[in-house]
Amino acid sequence: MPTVASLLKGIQFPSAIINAAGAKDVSRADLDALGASASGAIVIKTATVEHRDGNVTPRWTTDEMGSLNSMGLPNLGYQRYVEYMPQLKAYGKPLIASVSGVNDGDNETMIAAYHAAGVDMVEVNLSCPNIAGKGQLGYDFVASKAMLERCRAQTDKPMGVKLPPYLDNYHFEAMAEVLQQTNVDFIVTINSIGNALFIDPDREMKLIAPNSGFGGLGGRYVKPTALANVHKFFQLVGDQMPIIGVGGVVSGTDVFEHILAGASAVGVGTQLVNEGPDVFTRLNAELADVLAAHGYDSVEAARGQLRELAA
Ligand code: RRO
Repeated sequence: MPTVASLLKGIQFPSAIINAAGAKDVSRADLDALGASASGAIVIKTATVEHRDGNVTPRWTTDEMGSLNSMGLPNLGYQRYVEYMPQLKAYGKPLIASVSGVNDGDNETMIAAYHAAGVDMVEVNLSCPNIAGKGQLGYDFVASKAMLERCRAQTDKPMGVKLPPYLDNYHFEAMAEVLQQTNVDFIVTINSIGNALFIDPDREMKLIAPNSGFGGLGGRYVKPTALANVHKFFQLVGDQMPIIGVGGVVSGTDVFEHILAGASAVGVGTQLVNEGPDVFTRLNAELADVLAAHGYDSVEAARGQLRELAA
C-alpha cells in the first residue's frame, strides 16, 4: 500500500492530511481529539494575545456545497496554547501554531513564545476575513512584507503564511516575491473566500448574524479556486516552499487533486466540522487507494504531477 506520510521542511508528517486552522481546534478537548485522531498534525486555532469570544452567533452555517463563517477569531489566547504544548506534543505528530495579532507587536510576541515552547512550525495568518475594520493583510503586499520580516526575526523554525485566495496573476507574482524576500518556509493556501453571502429565500433572511451576514466561504464551493492557488504558487515557488493545500476536501480524490496541483500536505476544514475527527481515518484510506490506483507509492511521488492538456 502507498504511504500517506509526508515530509515538509524536515518535519515528518505521519499523514499528509491535517486539520485546517480554525476547524475544531479551539478548546483543549478539540486539540486532544485531533491528537488522538489520524490527522497528520495538530494545527492550533489562529491565536491572538488576549482570549477572544469571537463574533455573535449564529456565525457558522453549512449547506450541501460548503460553509459560511464569521467566527471572529474565537480563541483562548496564545498563553493557554503554550501551556498545553507539552501534552499536545506527546501525541507524536507535528504541532503547528497559527497567529494573527490584532495590535502591533502581537505576532512577534506570540511567535517568540511558541518558538521557546518547542512548536514544530508556525503559520502567520495574513487572511482572516472576519475582523470588522481590519482588511486582510495578505492583500497588502507592502504591509505583508514588513510583517513577515518582523515575524521571521522571531524564529528559525519552519515559518509559513496562510494566504487569502488570489484571482489575478499580478497578485500571485507579487506575493511570491514577498515570500522569497522574507525567507518564508511554507505556504498554506487558501483561507476562506471573504465576503460571501448565504440567503434563505423562504425566510428572506441572511444565514449568519455578524458583519451584516457576510462571511468566509469554504467547502466544495471553493475547491477550484483552492486548486488554482496551490498550482500557481507551485509553479512560482514550488521548488523552494512546500505548500499545504486547503479548500474543498471531502474525499481522498480531492486530496489527490491538491497533491497533483503541487501540495505536500492538505488541510481539511468544513468537512472536519461536518464529520468530526474520524474524517482523517476515512480520508487516509481513500488517499492510499487513489495513490495505488494511479501507480504512486507516496504523496511526494504524486506531488505536482498534473499534466497539461495538449492542444
Ligand atoms: O475566526 C475566523 O473568523 C476566521 C479566521 Br481567523 C480565518 O482565518 N478564516 C476564517 O474563515 N475565519
